[in-house]
Amino acid sequence: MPTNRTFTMIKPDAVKDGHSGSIIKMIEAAGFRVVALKKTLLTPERAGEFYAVHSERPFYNDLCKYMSSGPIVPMILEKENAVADFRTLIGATNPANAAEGTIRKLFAISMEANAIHGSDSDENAQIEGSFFFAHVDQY
Ligand code: RTP
Ligand code: MG
Repeated sequence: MPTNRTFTMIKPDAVKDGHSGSIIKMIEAAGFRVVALKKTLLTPERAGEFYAVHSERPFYNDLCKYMSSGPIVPMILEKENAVADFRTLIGATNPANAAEGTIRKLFAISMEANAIHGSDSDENAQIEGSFFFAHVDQY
């Protein structure tokens, strides 16, 4: 399996509740290398841009409001089979359905406030990483 990259954000609920450190520890323990990391805030407009793919979904407005409600921690991660393995590590979107030991099972509050994001394809990982970080191909 080739080494590749995925993109993640620790979402406002998990940052606010002080879980960033525990979540990063789980990510590193699972074999991911942190390529880029920062703590930042999205405006509702920037959140809308990030989630433009969901603009027709009923939860879109609430999602943009929630994702701009407090600081987030976006990261680019590297590992063999990064996208799929990271989706496994975070668990199902709805924490009620998330497997034991997953990040969402441990830290998510609800379907919306579900602690963490994970890209769903190599192509989106590249697009989403570039949304937050410049020049990452050089490191
Ligand atoms: P993510 O993109 O954050 O990794 O999550 P995902 O692929 O598991 O879920 P997706 O379908 O892409 O939805 C993006 C985020 O929107 C919120 N959501 N709320 N209230 C709802 O029915 C609902 N459905 C989705 C969640 O925060 C979800 O992670
Ligand atoms: Mg998604």
